[in-house]
Amino acid sequence: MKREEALFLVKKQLTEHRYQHTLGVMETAVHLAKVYGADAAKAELAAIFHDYAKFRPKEEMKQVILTQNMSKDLLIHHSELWHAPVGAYLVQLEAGVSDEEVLDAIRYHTSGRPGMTLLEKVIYVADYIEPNRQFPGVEQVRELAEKSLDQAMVKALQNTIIFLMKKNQAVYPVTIETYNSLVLN
Ligand code: DGI
Ligand code: FE
Ligand code: FE
Ligand code: FE
Repeated sequence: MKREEALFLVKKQLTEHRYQHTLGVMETAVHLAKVYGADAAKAELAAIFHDYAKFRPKEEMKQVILTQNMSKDLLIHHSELWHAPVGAYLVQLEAGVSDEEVLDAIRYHTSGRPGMTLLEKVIYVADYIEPNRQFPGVEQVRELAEKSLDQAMVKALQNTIIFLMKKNQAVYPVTIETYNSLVLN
Protein backbone atom coordinates (compact mmCIF):
# COMPACT_ATOMS: atom_id res chain seq x y z
CA MET A 1 0.00 0.00 0.00
CA LYS A 2 1.23 3.49 -0.86
CA ARG A 3 1.90 6.04 1.87
CA GLU A 4 -0.85 8.40 0.66
CA GLU A 5 -3.52 5.68 0.66
CA ALA A 6 -2.52 4.46 4.13
CA LEU A 7 -2.54 8.02 5.50
CA PHE A 8 -5.94 8.64 3.91
CA LEU A 9 -7.37 5.53 5.60
CA VAL A 10 -5.90 6.31 9.00
CA LYS A 11 -6.74 10.04 9.07
CA LYS A 12 -10.47 9.21 9.20
CA GLN A 13 -9.91 7.12 12.33
CA LEU A 14 -8.03 9.75 14.33
CA THR A 15 -8.26 13.21 15.85
CA GLU A 16 -6.05 15.88 14.28
CA HIS A 17 -3.72 15.69 17.29
CA ARG A 18 -3.37 11.92 17.01
CA TYR A 19 -2.85 12.23 13.24
CA GLN A 20 0.02 14.66 13.80
CA HIS A 21 1.49 12.16 16.31
CA THR A 22 1.16 9.47 13.63
CA LEU A 23 3.08 11.61 11.12
CA GLY A 24 5.80 12.07 13.74
CA VAL A 25 5.99 8.32 14.37
CA MET A 26 6.18 7.71 10.61
CA GLU A 27 9.10 10.09 10.15
CA THR A 28 10.94 8.78 13.23
CA ALA A 29 10.33 5.11 12.38
CA VAL A 30 11.73 5.53 8.86
CA HIS A 31 14.78 7.28 10.33
CA LEU A 32 15.36 4.52 12.91
CA ALA A 33 14.81 1.82 10.27
CA LYS A 34 17.58 3.36 8.17
CA VAL A 35 19.93 3.69 11.16
CA TYR A 36 19.41 0.08 12.31
CA GLY A 37 18.85 -1.65 8.97
CA ALA A 38 15.16 -2.49 9.35
CA ASP A 39 12.82 -2.49 6.35
CA ALA A 40 11.93 1.20 5.95
CA ALA A 41 8.78 0.52 3.89
CA LYS A 42 7.43 -1.82 6.58
CA ALA A 43 8.37 0.64 9.30
CA GLU A 44 6.49 3.39 7.47
CA LEU A 45 3.36 1.27 7.04
CA ALA A 46 3.37 0.02 10.65
CA ALA A 47 3.89 3.55 11.95
CA ILE A 48 1.02 4.96 9.90
CA PHE A 49 -1.39 2.32 11.20
CA HIS A 50 -0.05 1.81 14.75
CA ASP A 51 -2.81 3.82 16.50
CA TYR A 52 -5.57 2.91 14.03
CA ALA A 53 -7.91 1.60 16.77
CA LYS A 54 -7.10 4.29 19.36
CA PHE A 55 -10.60 5.80 19.28
CA ARG A 56 -12.73 2.70 18.89
CA PRO A 57 -15.38 2.33 21.58
CA LYS A 58 -14.21 0.23 24.53
CA GLU A 59 -17.11 -2.17 24.05
CA GLU A 60 -16.12 -2.82 20.42
CA MET A 61 -12.49 -3.46 21.44
CA LYS A 62 -13.62 -5.78 24.21
CA GLN A 63 -15.67 -7.82 21.77
CA VAL A 64 -12.70 -8.15 19.40
CA ILE A 65 -10.50 -9.34 22.28
CA LEU A 66 -13.10 -11.92 23.31
CA THR A 67 -13.99 -13.21 19.84
CA GLN A 68 -10.49 -13.19 18.31
CA ASN A 69 -8.90 -15.27 21.07
CA MET A 70 -6.68 -12.51 22.38
CA SER A 71 -5.33 -12.70 25.92
CA LYS A 72 -8.19 -12.29 28.41
CA ASP A 73 -5.57 -10.78 30.70
CA LEU A 74 -5.90 -7.59 28.65
CA LEU A 75 -9.42 -7.08 30.00
CA ILE A 76 -8.35 -6.88 33.64
CA HIS A 77 -5.73 -4.28 32.70
CA HIS A 78 -6.16 -0.70 31.50
CA SER A 79 -8.15 -0.23 28.29
CA GLU A 80 -5.27 1.91 26.95
CA LEU A 81 -3.55 -1.40 26.22
CA TRP A 82 -6.33 -2.70 23.98
CA HIS A 83 -5.90 -0.52 20.88
CA ALA A 84 -2.62 -2.21 19.95
CA PRO A 85 -3.77 -5.85 19.51
CA VAL A 86 -7.23 -4.75 18.37
CA GLY A 87 -5.60 -2.35 15.91
CA ALA A 88 -3.55 -5.15 14.36
CA TYR A 89 -6.75 -7.11 13.82
CA LEU A 90 -8.76 -4.20 12.37
CA VAL A 91 -5.97 -2.98 10.11
CA GLN A 92 -5.92 -6.42 8.52
CA LEU A 93 -9.71 -6.64 8.31
CA GLU A 94 -10.53 -3.09 7.23
CA ALA A 95 -7.42 -1.80 5.48
CA GLY A 96 -6.27 -5.10 4.01
CA VAL A 97 -2.78 -5.02 5.51
CA SER A 98 -1.58 -8.63 5.52
CA ASP A 99 2.15 -8.40 6.27
CA GLU A 100 2.54 -10.27 9.57
CA GLU A 101 5.70 -8.35 10.53
CA VAL A 102 3.83 -5.08 10.12
CA LEU A 103 0.82 -6.42 12.02
CA ASP A 104 3.06 -7.63 14.87
CA ALA A 105 4.71 -4.21 15.11
CA ILE A 106 1.23 -2.71 15.55
CA ARG A 107 0.14 -5.50 17.92
CA TYR A 108 3.07 -5.02 20.32
CA HIS A 109 3.59 -1.26 20.11
CA THR A 110 2.17 -0.54 23.59
CA SER A 111 3.37 -3.44 25.77
CA GLY A 112 6.26 -4.75 23.74
CA ARG A 113 6.94 -8.48 24.13
CA PRO A 114 9.93 -10.64 24.99
CA GLY A 115 12.02 -11.36 21.91
CA MET A 116 10.81 -8.36 19.92
CA THR A 117 11.88 -8.10 16.29
CA LEU A 118 13.93 -5.16 15.05
CA LEU A 119 10.84 -3.73 13.33
CA GLU A 120 8.79 -4.02 16.55
CA LYS A 121 11.48 -2.15 18.49
CA VAL A 122 11.67 0.55 15.81
CA ILE A 123 7.93 1.21 16.10
CA TYR A 124 7.92 1.03 19.92
CA VAL A 125 10.76 3.54 20.23
CA ALA A 126 9.49 5.81 17.42
CA ASP A 127 6.11 5.97 19.16
CA TYR A 128 7.86 7.04 22.36
CA ILE A 129 10.26 9.65 20.95
CA GLU A 130 8.50 11.19 17.92
CA PRO A 131 9.02 15.00 17.79
CA ASN A 132 5.59 15.92 19.21
CA ARG A 133 6.20 13.93 22.41
CA GLN A 134 7.11 16.00 25.42
CA PHE A 135 7.35 14.34 28.79
CA PRO A 136 10.08 13.96 31.41
CA GLY A 137 12.79 11.63 30.17
CA VAL A 138 11.92 11.69 26.48
CA GLU A 139 15.06 13.63 25.53
CA GLN A 140 17.27 10.96 27.14
CA VAL A 141 15.50 8.23 25.17
CA ARG A 142 15.90 10.29 21.96
CA GLU A 143 19.64 10.42 22.55
CA LEU A 144 19.86 6.70 23.41
CA ALA A 145 17.90 5.83 20.27
CA GLU A 146 20.73 7.16 18.09
CA LYS A 147 23.22 4.84 19.83
CA SER A 148 21.37 1.69 20.85
CA LEU A 149 17.81 0.71 20.12
CA ASP A 150 17.85 -1.78 23.01
CA GLN A 151 19.05 0.84 25.49
CA ALA A 152 16.31 3.15 24.28
CA MET A 153 13.77 0.34 24.74
CA VAL A 154 14.97 -0.34 28.31
CA LYS A 155 14.77 3.32 29.31
CA ALA A 156 11.34 3.82 27.70
CA LEU A 157 10.00 0.71 29.45
CA GLN A 158 11.54 1.79 32.77
CA ASN A 159 9.98 5.24 32.46
CA THR A 160 6.58 3.75 31.61
CA ILE A 161 6.68 1.26 34.49
CA ILE A 162 7.82 3.92 37.00
CA PHE A 163 5.16 6.34 35.69
CA LEU A 164 2.42 3.74 36.18
CA MET A 165 3.66 2.73 39.63
CA LYS A 166 3.81 6.36 40.81
CA LYS A 167 0.14 6.62 39.86
CA ASN A 168 -0.59 3.39 41.80
CA GLN A 169 -1.60 1.75 38.54
CA ALA A 170 -1.17 -1.90 37.67
CA VAL A 171 1.55 -2.82 35.20
CA TYR A 172 0.61 -5.28 32.47
CA PRO A 173 2.80 -8.39 32.98
CA VAL A 174 3.94 -8.40 29.35
CA THR A 175 5.38 -4.90 29.84
CA ILE A 176 7.47 -6.21 32.77
CA GLU A 177 8.44 -9.35 30.85
CA THR A 178 9.60 -7.20 27.95
CA TYR A 179 11.70 -5.09 30.29
CA ASN A 180 13.20 -8.18 31.97
CA SER A 181 13.98 -9.89 28.67
CA LEU A 182 15.99 -6.87 27.50
CA VAL A 183 17.84 -6.39 30.79
CA LEU A 184 18.70 -10.09 31.14
CA ASN A 185 19.85 -10.24 27.52
O1 DGI B 1 -1.13 5.21 21.89
P1 DGI B 1 -0.02 6.13 22.34
O2 DGI B 1 -0.48 7.15 23.35
O3 DGI B 1 0.70 6.76 21.20
O4 DGI B 1 1.10 5.26 23.10
P2 DGI B 1 1.10 3.74 23.58
O5 DGI B 1 0.23 2.92 22.73
O6 DGI B 1 2.53 3.34 23.66
O7 DGI B 1 0.58 3.78 25.09
C1 DGI B 1 -0.71 4.11 25.43
C2 DGI B 1 -0.82 4.20 26.92
O8 DGI B 1 -0.68 2.93 27.52
C3 DGI B 1 0.20 5.10 27.60
O9 DGI B 1 -0.49 6.08 28.36
C4 DGI B 1 0.97 4.22 28.53
C5 DGI B 1 0.04 3.07 28.72
N1 DGI B 1 0.70 1.80 29.06
C6 DGI B 1 1.80 1.27 28.49
N2 DGI B 1 2.12 0.11 29.08
C7 DGI B 1 1.21 -0.09 30.05
C8 DGI B 1 0.30 0.98 30.02
N3 DGI B 1 -0.75 1.09 30.85
C9 DGI B 1 -0.92 0.13 31.79
N4 DGI B 1 -1.94 0.22 32.64
N5 DGI B 1 -0.07 -0.94 31.87
C10 DGI B 1 1.00 -1.09 31.04
O10 DGI B 1 1.75 -2.06 31.17
FE1 FE C 1 -0.69 3.49 20.80
FE1 FE D 1 4.44 3.28 23.08
FE1 FE E 1 1.15 6.13 19.25
